[in-house]
Amino acid sequence: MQLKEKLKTQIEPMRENVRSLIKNHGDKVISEVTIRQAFGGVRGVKCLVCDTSNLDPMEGIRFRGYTIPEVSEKLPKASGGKQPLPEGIFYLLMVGELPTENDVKEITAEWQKRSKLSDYLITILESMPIEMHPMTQFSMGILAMQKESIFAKKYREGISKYELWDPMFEDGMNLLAKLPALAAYIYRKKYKNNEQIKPDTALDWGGNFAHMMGVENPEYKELMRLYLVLHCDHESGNVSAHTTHLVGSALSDAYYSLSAGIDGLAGPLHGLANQEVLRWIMSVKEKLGGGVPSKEQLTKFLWDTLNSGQVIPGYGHAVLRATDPRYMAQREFALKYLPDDETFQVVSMLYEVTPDILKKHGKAKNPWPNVDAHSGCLQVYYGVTEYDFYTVLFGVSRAIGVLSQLIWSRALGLSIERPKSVSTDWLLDQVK
Ligand code: HAX
Repeated sequence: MQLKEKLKTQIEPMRENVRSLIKNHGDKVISEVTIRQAFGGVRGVKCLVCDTSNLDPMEGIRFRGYTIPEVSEKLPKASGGKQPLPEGIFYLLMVGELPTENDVKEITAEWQKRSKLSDYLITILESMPIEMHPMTQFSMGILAMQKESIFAKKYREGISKYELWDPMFEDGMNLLAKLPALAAYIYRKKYKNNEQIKPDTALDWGGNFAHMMGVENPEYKELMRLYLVLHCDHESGNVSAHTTHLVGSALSDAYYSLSAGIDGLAGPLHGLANQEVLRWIMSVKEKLGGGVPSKEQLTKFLWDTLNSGQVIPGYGHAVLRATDPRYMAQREFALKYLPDDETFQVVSMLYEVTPDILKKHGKAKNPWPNVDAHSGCLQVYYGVTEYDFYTVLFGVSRAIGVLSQLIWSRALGLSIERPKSVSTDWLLDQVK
């Protein structure tokens, strides 16, 4: 594969950079840690390395230096389409260069080739209770495939640690190839009487995912491509990326690592927020007997939520201090394709009223919406109304980023993670 060949040529120069940084500047201080940070989720402490993307508090995410509008413009599109192909963002994250149409076609073909789910996996999926949350099924499905890990097999056979990136790449490719089929299987099993849809080999990865879910509207295929690009990578400190890296640092393979990362994504303060946003909007509509609520009504519901000690889902961020550009990209899509949709109108109204309320509430450092505030309303519009499933969509996309990071972690031989912990008594002693 061209992508793998290119990656191979980049590994030794990057290893040399790392070796030289550690040898010549290993003791240079790049961050300090306060007691507040030790108790407060290590927020802002610079202690991880991530080359695939960078998150600026005001500007938002850059993938290998490119903003969202830039990748939307520069990445190859499906024939007749306007949205960037997720195969292209995978290429960009892996090697830091924009792919050609052919590079992207090669990835689509490779993922198609590797996409079939094994019979034993289907048996396991069939045995899962229908009421089990889709994220649990998704994580268990990924974990169940661990028996196919090439990395684990090669490790057992005694592979050199300098070669470990290669089987990690193969596992990553196999996983990415299968995730849409796995996710679509879970969706159809749980919500569509288990009537499964065969893949369409004429389609790209995202388009085929939409097809296997059973949504044939070409606009939804475009949305899926955009969605899978927008959610892919957000540096390495977020829970899903950091968990994947942490587990991988013990030389657990990509299946163990990604399954763990997906478990982190399933938390309501992280990826599950997209489900919670829709649940919140629907509960407001239900209480009001349907229709679009007025600003006054929304204001009351927002305050009720805050006063009952809950968070407003889809608002706030650990790093961002402005509206998330991933939110804006989805808003742009909605303004183009569904400007009059009712749920989109509620989402827009929330954008008008929530930041001021959060500012008055005085707690959240960032009163602006994040990616999860917008994604659900687009799904509802195209008929994917089962909001418990939304975080699985996020997970398929996030796998692109965290697996790219994992492959690079093995290429650079990053160490097993082992930060030092201290006790509360020790801290009390320090401040005496
Ligand atoms: N509603 C109400 N209160 C909020 C809030 C919100 N949306 N966002 C933050 N706060 C509160 C925090 O709970 C915290 O309260 P306490 O001091 O009582 O603990 C206080 O404001 C300070 O928090 P912060 O420093 O602004 O935020 P954190 O970095 O600690 O947390 C979160 C960031 C994203 C977890 C937070 O903003 C939140 O809970 N938001 C709602 C859930 C959400 O949308 N999560 C998705 C985030 C994006 C993402 O990862 N997607 O996958």
